[in-house]
Amino acid sequence: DALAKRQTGGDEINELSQKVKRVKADNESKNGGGQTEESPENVLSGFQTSAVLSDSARDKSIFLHGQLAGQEAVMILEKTPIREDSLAELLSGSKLNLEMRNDIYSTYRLQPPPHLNEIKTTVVCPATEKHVKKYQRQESFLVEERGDDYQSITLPYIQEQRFSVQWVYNILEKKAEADRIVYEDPDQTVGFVLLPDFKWDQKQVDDLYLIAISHQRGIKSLRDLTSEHIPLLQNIFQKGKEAILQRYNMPFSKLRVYLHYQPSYYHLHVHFTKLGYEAPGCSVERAHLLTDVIQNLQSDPQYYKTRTLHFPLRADDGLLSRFKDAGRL
Ligand code: GTA
Repeated sequence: DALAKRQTGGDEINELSQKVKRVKADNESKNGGGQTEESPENVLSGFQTSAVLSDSARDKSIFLHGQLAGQEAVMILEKTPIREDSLAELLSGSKLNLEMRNDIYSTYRLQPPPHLNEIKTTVVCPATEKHVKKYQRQESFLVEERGDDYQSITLPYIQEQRFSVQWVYNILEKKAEADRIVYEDPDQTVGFVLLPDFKWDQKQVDDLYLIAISHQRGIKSLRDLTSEHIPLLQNIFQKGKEAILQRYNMPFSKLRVYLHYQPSYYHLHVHFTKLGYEAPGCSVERAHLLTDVIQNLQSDPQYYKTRTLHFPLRADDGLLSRFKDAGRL
């Protein structure tokens, strides 16, 4: 029923935005990040869907906006990939119902045992208006940002509007996800923590996705990098790929290692994904290969301070309005 209330029209999206505006701006920073301590059962029974933000038949996922224990929340449901190591059990332990048969062709509905039929579920609660927008399907526009645009438009905007990075500090300080750390170099200048990205359920390496989070604070994004950060970037690259080879038996030749510009979280981090896995955000307009970044800084220490960078912004992103207001779009 809740899903039937799906809203797609502009008016309804505006209505939704108004509703979400009620969420206090400080929601994110509450309680070191504000995660509600709901038990898994309460999360399911307590989540009241108000809108479907987006869905994808191809990715077999749905992004929901709703309320959980009186707070705004986003829930992401994704069917997980079929694992090769569970195939034998899947074929022997499932029920198969014939749907249709025609000549040499037939289709069936297979009903696997519950443990082979999991749905990866991600909850953001309390969710801010920015979270709701982030997961809402929207048209995107490519922005051209010169070095001076960064200073006059982007930097002031991200200083006002960025997502909290409390979850990042929780990882660096071992207050969260400590048991998930794959590798750590504790050096405060060139060190980092490597751990599974929360989009990866770690059940299969086909969609391998880890992030390396720099111990050094204050590097917001690509734009802050200069040649002084080359040792940090090289360290993340070298030790990150060695740790992934050791833990997952995945050689560097099978990895895509990159930074996002713009990122969602303005604390330096590097994405390690499996080559061939189309991770969200790995397209050319957003991903910058770490090897290219290092080489660019080697050839020009101020490369990212001066270059024009292009990136996509969603239709209702406040930063897009700032670019429009400045006559840059
Ligand atoms: N281990 O608490 C966390 C955590 N958080 C809050 C974020 N990440 C975390 N990892 C751990 N613990 O890869 C991860 C994110 C992301 C990285 C931050 O940190 O998963 P970024 O700063 O460059 O931000 O990276 P980015 O790229 O916007 O992040 P994200 O979430 O990947 O979003 C990109 C787009 O992908 C989104 O706009 C959305 O449309 C889509 N997307 C997000 N999540 C999913 C999903 N689960 N399935 C499908 N699509 C998704």
